[in-house]
Amino acid sequence: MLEQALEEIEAAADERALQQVRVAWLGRKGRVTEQLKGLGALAPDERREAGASINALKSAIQDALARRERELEEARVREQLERERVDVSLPGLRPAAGAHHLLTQVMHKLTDVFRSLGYEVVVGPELEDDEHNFGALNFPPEHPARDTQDTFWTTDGRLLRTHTSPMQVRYMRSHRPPFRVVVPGKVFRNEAVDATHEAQFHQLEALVVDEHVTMADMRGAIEAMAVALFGPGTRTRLHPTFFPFVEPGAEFAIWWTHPKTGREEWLELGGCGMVHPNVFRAVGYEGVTGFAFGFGLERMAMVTYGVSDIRDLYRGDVRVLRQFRGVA
Ligand code: FA5
Repeated sequence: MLEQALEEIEAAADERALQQVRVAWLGRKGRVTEQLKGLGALAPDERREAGASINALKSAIQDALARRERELEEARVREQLERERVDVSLPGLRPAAGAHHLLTQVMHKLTDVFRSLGYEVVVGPELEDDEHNFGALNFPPEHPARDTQDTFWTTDGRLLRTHTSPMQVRYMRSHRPPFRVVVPGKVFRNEAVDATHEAQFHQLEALVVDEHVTMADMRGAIEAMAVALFGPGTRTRLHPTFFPFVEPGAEFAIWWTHPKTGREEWLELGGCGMVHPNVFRAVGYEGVTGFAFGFGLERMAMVTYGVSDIRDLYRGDVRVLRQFRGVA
């Protein structure tokens, strides 16, 4: 009988089959249980002997069941480990690496340069009012920039700032000199869009105010920036021009080699000048001088990286961005 039980246990191919064998032998109506029930009908001395041998049979079956159970469990785990094994020799899936937009790279590079020169980096609102964008900056009431042709006005009489210069006014009204700040940010103009003009672009404004700031200091700051960006030996040039909020005012340019044509030429970067006395008056400053400059970041990015159409910077075409991943 034991032999038959052991054979069945050995033959059980999985845990379910083994459970059936257990029930068939040790269950309530199992063969061993039936035998135990039959003991009552025997004479007392026969009963003891038969009882001992049935119990021996029962515990041998229990041992065999436990051993087979362990074997099946081990086989199951082995099979599972085999099935779920990670093949570490397979080439991995490379995560798609992102990168900062070209303009963001240029902006970071510039703000890093100015931070290293001791400037604070501040930002201001894009939705402005006439007073900050024009009035306090000494724009006369009839100035064409105040016209709807050049400026986006909102229906409640406010406007999208046309340059970062309004932050000069905001910063001066909330701080006392001496200070040096730069203001990167988005600006908006009601322009006909072409390869060099967008209706939305970025500027970086600088403002330095102290007791004896001179035009030579301004030139030094611009030169330091140009050298940091374009390398030692970069030449800069100022030539006179008009902005209502500076006097004297100038445009600044650097002498450089165009990356596409290979030609050496002056490259206009932006406007600059000494803060106009009317601007200091509007913010309540006395006994100080200062300089300011501001330039377009798109222009800077285009010439630095050889992008010939400003619209490519805004098309969201990743092929343009991929070319310049991590260049700055
Ligand atoms: C200004 O905006 C003055 N606020 C700059 C300034 C600051 C002068 C402080 C003095 C003191 P302007 O309008 O020239 O100046 O613009 C400055 C730069 O912005 C230009 O040199 C050009 O690089 C860029 N820019 C102007 N219009 C556009 C446009 N539509 N698209 C792209 N870039 C533009």
